Amino acid sequence: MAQVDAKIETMYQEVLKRNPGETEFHQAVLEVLESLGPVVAKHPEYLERRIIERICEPERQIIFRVPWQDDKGKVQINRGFRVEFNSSLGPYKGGLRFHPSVYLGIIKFLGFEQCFKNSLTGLPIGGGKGGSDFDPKGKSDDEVMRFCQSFMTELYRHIGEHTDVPAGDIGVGGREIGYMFGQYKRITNRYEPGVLTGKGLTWGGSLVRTEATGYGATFFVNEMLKARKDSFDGKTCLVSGSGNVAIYTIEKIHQLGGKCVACSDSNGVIYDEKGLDLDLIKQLKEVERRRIEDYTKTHKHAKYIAKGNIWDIPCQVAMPSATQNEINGKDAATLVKNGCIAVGEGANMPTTPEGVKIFLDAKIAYGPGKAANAGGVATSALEMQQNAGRDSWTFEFTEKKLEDIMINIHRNCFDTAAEYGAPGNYVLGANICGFIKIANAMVAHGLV
Ligand code: NDP
Ligand code: 2IT
Repeated sequence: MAQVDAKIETMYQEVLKRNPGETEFHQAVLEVLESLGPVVAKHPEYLERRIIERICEPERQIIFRVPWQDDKGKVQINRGFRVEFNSSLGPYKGGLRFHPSVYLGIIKFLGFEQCFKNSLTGLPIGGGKGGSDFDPKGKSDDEVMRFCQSFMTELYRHIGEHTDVPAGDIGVGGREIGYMFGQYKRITNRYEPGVLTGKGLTWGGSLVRTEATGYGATFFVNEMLKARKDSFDGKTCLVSGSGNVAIYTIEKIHQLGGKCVACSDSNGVIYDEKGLDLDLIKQLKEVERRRIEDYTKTHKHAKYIAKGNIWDIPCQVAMPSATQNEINGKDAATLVKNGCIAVGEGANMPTTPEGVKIFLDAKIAYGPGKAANAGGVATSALEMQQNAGRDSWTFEFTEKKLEDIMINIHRNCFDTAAEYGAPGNYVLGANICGFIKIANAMVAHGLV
């Protein structure tokens, strides 16, 4: 075992050397590699064929200029990315993130995680991710449209139903997918719904895709609770963020009998001890695109804590749904001390390695993002299925499929963790289970 671990350590050192400065990518790689010692000990063929080294190297990385004009006629220049990470299980699949913090290291961490997440769904999708350092905040609809059109004017060459199928992520929702779809159609003269997911319901989108990540993450936590003979009933919950994932996480928590008392954005935290008013949040965020602070204009009893830390609020269930590394070691310790028994990650890699260790040592139910938030991409794959069959399914039918997928992911992670001698460790279960399927496909495909 020591020899195997030494080999994996060498691989990690090589990743550090080949990808300097990409700290989020390093973090995501280390977290997976740390789980793989017992797998390669059982499967020497993975070492011989250098599967791990190949998985850590994206198949293709595209970086491009995105010029556009703002409302004043001034020329603006952003950088666009698409990292096509691994296509052994299907066409590259993963979202696009528009946020000023985006650089290659963030897109690569997201693309890497996406490969294992997509493998866990059991559906035929490979892994990829893209985006731009464009900041949609404060931009007019027209500016967002011009940016999306320019972005797609390069991206269209690289994507396609059987090649690479982007979707949304931070800063990219139905509006942006619409503008990009329109431009793709115009350039190619093809009505090809299968090229993007998260589309509008009248032009190829799937019911439940909007809700899918939040609903799926909540189904996953529900399974973790059930495995401990517990449920959401009466639990006080925290959900960070107030975007797409946060909103539908809150909705499903309430449907399952939990009470969500706080959410946030990058400026502050809303605390409503009566339970969050989700209709108001939807109106503020989805319709009016305002800041969460405005919640207190309607509900005077609620508190807005500017620059506050949501994880200081006592809860039993925490569902981080904003961004990477939003829970550090200190936050994790506070959560555990305050009686938190379950954490389900709607966001990608929201917990730092120190935080993860605290959750695992405390033996609380901890569902890592690549398992817990897989419902979004899984429902994207269901959208692809409907597009391929020129079909559209009902809400109930699609939601049931999503729930079954999440139950399956939970079961597979749970069983794999037990099989590898770490019962209840969903990090190990998710990493190993996601990895093995990709590794076997890569072995089967030969050296490509
Ligand atoms: P949205 O853009 O809809 O919402 C993002 C939310 O997170 C906003 O409230 C935003 O606040 C907050 N946020 C974003 N960046 C930061 C930051 N650097 N610091 C503090 N707060 C921040 O994105 P989504 O809801 O789609 O995505 C949320 C998370 O879920 C991301 O980690 C994403 O990768 C992950 N995810 C999304 C999926 C999807 O289907 N959309 C699928 C699986 C995972 P503010 O408005 O102030 O920026
Ligand atoms: O992180 C993710 O899984 C997503 N942003 C969704 C990707 C998708 O293709 O639906």
